[in-house]
Amino acid sequence: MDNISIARLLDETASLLEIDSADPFRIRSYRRAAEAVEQQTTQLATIADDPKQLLAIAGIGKGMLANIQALLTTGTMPLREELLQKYKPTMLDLLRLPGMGPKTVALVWSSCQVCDIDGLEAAAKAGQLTKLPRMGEKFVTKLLKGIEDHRKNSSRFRIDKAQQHADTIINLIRAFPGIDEIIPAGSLRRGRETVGDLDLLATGPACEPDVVSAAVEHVASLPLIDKLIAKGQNKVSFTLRNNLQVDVRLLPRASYGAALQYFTGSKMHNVALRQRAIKRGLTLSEYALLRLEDNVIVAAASEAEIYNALDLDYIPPELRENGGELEAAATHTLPQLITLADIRGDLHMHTEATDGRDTIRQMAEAALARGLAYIAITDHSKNLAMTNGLDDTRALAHIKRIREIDAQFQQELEGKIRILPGIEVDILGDGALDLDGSTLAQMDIVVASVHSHFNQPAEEMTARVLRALESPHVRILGHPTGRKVLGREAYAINIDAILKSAAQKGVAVEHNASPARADLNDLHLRLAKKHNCKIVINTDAHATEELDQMRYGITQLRRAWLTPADILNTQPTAEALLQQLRPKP
Ligand code: DGT
Ligand code: CA
Ligand code: CA
Ligand code: ZN
Repeated sequence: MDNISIARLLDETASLLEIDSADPFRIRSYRRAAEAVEQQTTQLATIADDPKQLLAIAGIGKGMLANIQALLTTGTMPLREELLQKYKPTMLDLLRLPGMGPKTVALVWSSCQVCDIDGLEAAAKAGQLTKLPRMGEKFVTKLLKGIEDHRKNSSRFRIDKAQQHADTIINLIRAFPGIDEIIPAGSLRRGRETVGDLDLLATGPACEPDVVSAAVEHVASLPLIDKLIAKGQNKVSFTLRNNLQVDVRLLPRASYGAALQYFTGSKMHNVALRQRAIKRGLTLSEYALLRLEDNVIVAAASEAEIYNALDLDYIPPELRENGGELEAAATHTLPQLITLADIRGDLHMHTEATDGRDTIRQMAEAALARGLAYIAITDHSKNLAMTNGLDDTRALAHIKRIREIDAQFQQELEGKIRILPGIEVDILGDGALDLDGSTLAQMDIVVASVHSHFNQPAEEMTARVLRALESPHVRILGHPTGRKVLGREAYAINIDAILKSAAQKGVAVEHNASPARADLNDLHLRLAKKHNCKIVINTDAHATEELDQMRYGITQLRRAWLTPADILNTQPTAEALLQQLRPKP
């Protein structure tokens, strides 16, 4: 973490304290520390092991030292986390708007219950803000303009959309003779749920310095370019019509590995890696790993050579977030990460009986074509009326149909794929399940999910889900936090308590692989493993082609350091899978 980031987090903490009406003296100490850190010419990360040097900085006392050390090692600090529990993290977005200081944010929260940008915009347009002190028409006009600008600048793209754009551009660029390799680096290669911009790196004979200008011209004249931002010696930057920015770099083969390593990031991983290089008398850049004393190249052509020259095992991109991967690579203890090929079944999908598009048979055939050995059909229950959810009678008729088709498949296809009868049953507002126990008892797979009353306070929501886990019929907890990527925030819930209870009861927690959900997220998945939870990965497909979204979920599992042994639906057969799930009552 660089000084600017540390300063920003300290300053944000000061703002959260201010929203919290904390002691002004305390707030000031965080602001002062932020200023002091920002003005340092030495990167604090490089002197993290030396408290004396840190304490020598005016404005940094013992307490602040602990905060900075926490930031440097964990990327956050306890007080910040504590405040983010109390206030919505979205309030920090409000602070970035013109005229919105901490006092104003506190005021709109207490008077209009507004905590995010959408809410603020709605309140402004409804004329609610002009009734508050110090907020005239002029203020509101400026605010609405600020919101519009903020939306433009802060726009990130979901990984699946970014991947589709990357694929299209890569195919166009690869058509140029002499480009043999082009791949996305940056956050897309690391598999983050959202991507800020695309960083594409190409190499091949056409990318060598003496001839690269022709390839640059080819890239700069791609038909899908909306605005050309920059055209350099070996780099082209442009935006697409949806405002997604793309940086394409054309690199000589000899330094392709170093460039790939550098532009894959993350920044924090790279900082840590460079520190490791320096300790060994080496220096790492986007061009090469060099010996400091005589500038002799130690490694540059491949990433593996660079990591190995630093006495590290090769680190998969998904782990490059400075979350302990360097230590693991140094001690040969990196996990054997799960791959798409390890997945043998999919236990959550919908059909035309509720809000899916395709039939039971079509879903099963599509799953078979993707090499799966078993699936569960889990349509919605009646509480989700807008999906035509199943009541007890329809649910029982539906699983009868599923069993018939399964039997036909066993005959026609000699058991190549099993279709398990299941249901995605709603967890009602009070934690009761939406269908009778006697109905659920007929199902092999009961996924229980929250689809309503998202605004309950954390205690109520937590108690609600814990109650659902008490039902002996529940075998999987579906999309456990309810968030939508770039859409809806997770509902307030004590996920730690939920995971502990699920582990204790043997209920599997789901990673919902739909890129719109990615729920549980990577951090929660790591926590789930720590708590010894059973974990399943499901697509929640509503049409046959959505079965392909499994790949995005696998990326998130890899970011969570998970191996095939951590995931139940790597079991080879339906029987083996069912044995791993919570036993039926
Ligand atoms: P994004 O685009 O916001 O989703 O995230 P990234 O990780 O793709 O970030 P981006 O596009 O700004 O830069 C791509 C990679 O290049 C980044 O992960 C690490 C490297 N990089 C870029 N700028 C810097 C820098 O100023 N310092 C260091 N150490 N690395 C950088
Ligand atoms: Ca990027
Ligand atoms: Ca970039
Ligand atoms: Zn659902």
